[in-house]
Formats: sequence, structure tokens, C-alpha cells
Amino acid sequence: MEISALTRSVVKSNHAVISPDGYVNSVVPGWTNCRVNVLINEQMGARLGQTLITANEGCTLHGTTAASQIFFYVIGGQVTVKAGTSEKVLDSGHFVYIPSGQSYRFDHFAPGTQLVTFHKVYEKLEGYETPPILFGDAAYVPAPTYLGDPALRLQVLLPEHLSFDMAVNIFTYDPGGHLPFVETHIMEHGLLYLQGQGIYMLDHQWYPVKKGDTIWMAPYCQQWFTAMGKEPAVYIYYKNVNRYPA
Ligand code: UGY
Ligand code: MN
Repeated sequence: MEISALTRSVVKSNHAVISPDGYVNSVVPGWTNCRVNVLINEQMGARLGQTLITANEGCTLHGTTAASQIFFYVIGGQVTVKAGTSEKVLDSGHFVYIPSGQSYRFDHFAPGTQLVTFHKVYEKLEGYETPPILFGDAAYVPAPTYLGDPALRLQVLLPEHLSFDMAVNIFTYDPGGHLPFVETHIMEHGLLYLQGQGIYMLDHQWYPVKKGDTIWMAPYCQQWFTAMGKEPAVYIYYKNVNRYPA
């Protein structure tokens, strides 16, 4: 039997690993008949938000984004999304980006549908329009090798355009694949494992991680990952981009 006093989750000042064993549900106004787990938030020192939404029977998400834009990604299941003049059925691997100040409505969830969301206060850039609502499907996003290593593939889900101040990417590592060097950078990350497992190094501490785990990395939290096991390790992650360092 598992000992309930043990967890793989850790929360430090410049990084966190949140495994599902520690989840406690939140209530978010407008998000009904669902389990909401707020995995990353400013309360921990982060400048992004990340949630996991698990739909129950009759789930609906209605709202208007305020200062923060929200990126929704369907981990599994199906949902109908109305935003702007569009109405689309999204299933596994589909995503929608809702800029700040836009209303959205998610209905007709298949029970058990799971979404991960990334939230960031939008920083407008003079001379550029706020980005539009954007729908997409990861299955159609190119997956080039990363820095020439055929064991690593990186999909960039949002346009690489200066109007966007956040990126959301999917990183796939074949077993044994690893980041080519220890990254030390100003950008912050929020990340969710979609598949597989491996070992993450965060600020010179080593963590076994797997499907379902979340990681927060503050700016300059040093980071490295290697994939283990029999299937590729895949994570979806947020990164702030394209703005002046303060
Ligand atoms: O985009 C990135 O900085 C990415 N290579 N970092 C990471 O996966 N930890
Ligand atoms: Mn990085």
C-alpha cells in the first residue's frame, strides 16, 4: 500500500514539480461541472497561470478573458468551442488561443475530456495589433528536429510573430534523447507531460517525472531533461517571448 505521507511533488522558490497525487480542486466562476486544478499561479511566484480542467457530465466553460490571454489544449476527449464568429468541435491535440478581452464558450463536452490551459497577462507591443482568436491542430503542426538531433522534435503551436508574447510548444524526445545542454535563460516555463517519462534537472536537483506531471521553471532556473522508458516522452510547454527585458 502507498504511504499517503509521500509525494513526488516539490515547490521551491524557482521551480516546482506537481504530480497528480497532490491535487486539490478549485472553483472557477463560469467553469461549471468540472474539476479544475490550478497547477501554476502567481501565488507561487510565477508570472503565468496553468490549469488542468477535467469535464464531468454537463460541463461548460463560459467567460471573457480579462488582462490575461488563455491558450486551451485538448489532452483527450471532445468539446465544442464558440469564440468570435467561429464555432468548432475540438478533440485530442486541438487547441484554441483566446486573446485578452474576448468572450468564449465551451459546451457539449464528452465526459472525462481534459484540457490544459496556459494564461499570461498580455503585453501589447506598440505598432502591432493584438493577435486574433486562433484555432489549430497539433497533428498538422510540423515537427522538425531540434538543433539537428533526430531524437528530439519541437512543434511550435502559435505563430512566431512579434504580436504574440507567449509561445506554446510540444517537445518530443525519443527514449535516450536529451536536451543538448543545460539551459540557463530569462524565459519562464510552465509544462505538462502528455506522454512517457524521464529525469528532469532543475536548479541542480534531479526529479523523475512522467505523464500527468506539471513543472514550473522560473526565469534562470537551470534545466535539462533526458527521456527514459520504451515510448517517447512528450511535453507541452509555455514560454514568454518577444518582449523587452525590463
Ligand atoms: O524552449 C525552451 O527553452 C526549451 N528548450 N526548454 C525546455 O524544454 N526546458
Ligand atoms: Mn527552456
